[in-house]
Amino acid sequence: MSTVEQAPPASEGYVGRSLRRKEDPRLITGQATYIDDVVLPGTLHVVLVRSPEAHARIVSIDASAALAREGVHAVLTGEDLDLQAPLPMAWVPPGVQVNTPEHWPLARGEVNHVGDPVAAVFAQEKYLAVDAAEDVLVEYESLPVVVDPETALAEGSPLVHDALHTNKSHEWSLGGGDVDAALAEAEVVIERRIVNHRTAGAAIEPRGVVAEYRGGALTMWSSTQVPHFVRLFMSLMLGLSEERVRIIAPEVGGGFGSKLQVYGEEALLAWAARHLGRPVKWTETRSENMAVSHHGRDQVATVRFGAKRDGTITAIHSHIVADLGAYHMLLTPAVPSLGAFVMTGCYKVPNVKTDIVGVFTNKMPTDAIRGAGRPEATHMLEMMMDQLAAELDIDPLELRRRNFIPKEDFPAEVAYGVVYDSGDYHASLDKLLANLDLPAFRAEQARLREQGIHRGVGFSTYTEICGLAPSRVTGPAGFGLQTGLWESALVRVHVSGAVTVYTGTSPHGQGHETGFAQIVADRLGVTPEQVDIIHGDTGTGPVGLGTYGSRSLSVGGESVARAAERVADKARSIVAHQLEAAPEDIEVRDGRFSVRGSPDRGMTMAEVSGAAHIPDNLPEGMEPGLEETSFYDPANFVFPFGAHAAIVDVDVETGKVSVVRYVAVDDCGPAINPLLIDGQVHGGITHAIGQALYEQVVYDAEGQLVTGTFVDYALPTAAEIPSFETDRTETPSPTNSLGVKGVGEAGTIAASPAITNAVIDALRPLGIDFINMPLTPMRVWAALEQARGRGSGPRATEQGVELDEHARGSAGSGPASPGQAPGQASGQAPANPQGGAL
Ligand code: MCN
Repeated sequence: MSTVEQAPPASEGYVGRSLRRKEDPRLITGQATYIDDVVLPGTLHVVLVRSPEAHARIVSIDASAALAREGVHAVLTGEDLDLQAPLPMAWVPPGVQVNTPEHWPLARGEVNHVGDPVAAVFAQEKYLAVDAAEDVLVEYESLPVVVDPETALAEGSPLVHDALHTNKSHEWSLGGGDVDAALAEAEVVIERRIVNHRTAGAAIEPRGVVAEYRGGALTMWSSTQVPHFVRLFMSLMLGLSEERVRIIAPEVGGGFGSKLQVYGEEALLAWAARHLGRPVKWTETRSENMAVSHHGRDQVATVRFGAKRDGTITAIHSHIVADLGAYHMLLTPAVPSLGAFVMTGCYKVPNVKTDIVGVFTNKMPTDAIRGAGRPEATHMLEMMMDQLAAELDIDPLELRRRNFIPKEDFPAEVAYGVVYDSGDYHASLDKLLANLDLPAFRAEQARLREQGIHRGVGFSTYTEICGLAPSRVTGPAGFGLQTGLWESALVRVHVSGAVTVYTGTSPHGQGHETGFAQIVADRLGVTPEQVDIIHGDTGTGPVGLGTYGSRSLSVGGESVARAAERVADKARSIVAHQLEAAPEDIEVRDGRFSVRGSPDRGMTMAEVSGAAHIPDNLPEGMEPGLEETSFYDPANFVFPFGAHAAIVDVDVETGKVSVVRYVAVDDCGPAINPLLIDGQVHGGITHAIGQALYEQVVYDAEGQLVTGTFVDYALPTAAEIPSFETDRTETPSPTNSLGVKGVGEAGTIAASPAITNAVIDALRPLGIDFINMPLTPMRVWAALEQARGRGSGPRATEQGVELDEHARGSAGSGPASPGQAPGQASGQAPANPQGGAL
């Protein structure tokens, strides 16, 4: 854990220091501007009438009673909006057929999930709009519903979209080597069915939009992670030039991926502001946030590992059914594929194949939620490592070590062609074990077991892929995203010497204003306080691409560093000219550009900037002013990694799991600000503990959302989370000049398998050797009941607890085929009755 540095640091620079976040005083003293603080005169408030049905034809909409209310200005329905394009989906992978249904801000003729918007009421006051929305009478004709993705793929299933003639969105594969041959030749094959259930983003601030159309130009405030994407698509949907669309993301109270989206409400309000000639405002309710901000995860994977008896893994095959919900949103079908790029994790595996089938169901669409595909891949991989270790009777950490890509192999090309930039997996595991003291834990575990306390430890050694770009890999000819993924920065030094940085990234909790200011301060000889970071406004600075995919530092921060370096180069030339020295002899030292070896001879940034703006003594041919822009598209991704350990107690009477200790070692390259890294790791692990133990979005068989509030959708609070023990190793990435990698998603990617493996470690002596998330008390208790031979009671299922379904996970020698019952391959009795179903 990093210690906060209170005193201003001296000459060694600001990068690497745990400075407190510059942005926090305004955030914690109520001086920050969120969407709801944006109040424009004459605003109409918008409330959406949403479908209570999961699948239905809209027979009629009668808005007369709503319109009769005084103060109600308009009620709009799907056909009213003459947009020039439907809502976007930005993934067209070459050679892959992706079936994309039309998706409009308000439904046209049919609703496909609960919460699908049908009409929008515009009124002078918010609660008048709420009341009027209840007066809008919509007649629905119910249609058959399908909520389970595997059922949706079966012959004869109801169709979500008749026009597509299938519920299959697409099939996509990535692999290398010969998986079938390697599995056939493997000395041991294990297979598990690993469920990664649906979760919500659940940011503290729900979404909100304010739109105003004046003088032929649209200004829109939106709580988004991607203002520049929103600008592009608003301009396409409204037929306006980008110059006439300004998107401002003011303070954004968290996003976790759920605000990496171009939402129907944004398009609706943009269009309505122009159509009605009045500013319009919509604020999402907490219940709407649960129902209609995109969800994440929701995959069922059948995973097979082939290995030698000595533990060498020879093949990994995953068949993933991804529940995409009712529509494609911005990146819906692409998200599951992101996991395939790290399907071998830290391990050297020559034969790998990931097959993904995307499926439509009558549920809210899924899209990127923190980690987006990589938590799912890491969860299955790290669970399988423990499963294989048990099968081979090899210590799980020893199994990992035997398969780690060695340090000397980096940059390391893995079987499916991705090149990992740098890594030292043994070092992070060594450090984790030094911090954890495993022998002491095992002794304590044995002691506690005698007292009836079931304590377990679980590990996860992970690597992930982030820092999205590079555009040539992610773009249209590569992975198929219809965008570049570079980043931009403009560094401007004012006459006074104060510095403003415009970044295309759009933070919503990550602390960029502090970290980026540290990077610039060191290059320009100023303090971080003198550097203002401007973000989240398309009306300022160059075009950027937003914050997601843990890209902001390694792509955006590198772009900032490059622009600052160019400013510093110009400053060096000015100082050299004025002090009659060579530019290469000018160094930044103690807050000045001074001549190496003559510390008395130097100029402050204010003096340099004064000289640049009053240009009567500049080098021959030099332009006046002091600002530089950089656009940076990296040559590769970055691959952070680390080792995590969770220690949990399981109450075998109630099934309740408590996290007793959590120890993490992460490597995101050299730290810009260790305090920011700790904050990200803490938040990331909490996110994953939430998924592992508490959170699940549940729909019933009719497609009704069962978990519509925080009473039903249990988020962990500080009371459920231990005090994290974090540490770092620092392995620089060769991809960028800072050597940095991403960390914003690392904790979320690493932690769910560590927790799950810890629960299994605690319960193995009771006959439980596999269990799927979420490990709610009911689910764990049901597993325990079955293991105790009292399995006739309630059972946990993928959607809750009730069905009598047995595991489909299997373990044994030789290849097992999908669908084989547990233990069949090995001839065991089903010691693992709760297996895949739980
Ligand atoms: N950092 C650092 N030194 C390093 C690496 C990172 O100081 N060597 C710092 C960076 O300067 C930055 C932070 O760590 O302040 C995270 O940087 P990075 O890993 O580049 O990730 P992004 O800034 O791009 O953040 C995106 C990531 C994602 S994808 C989600 S989702 C997410 C997250 O970050 N959502 C968040 N963290 C969140 N944190 C908060 N509070 N709220 C969210 O919604």
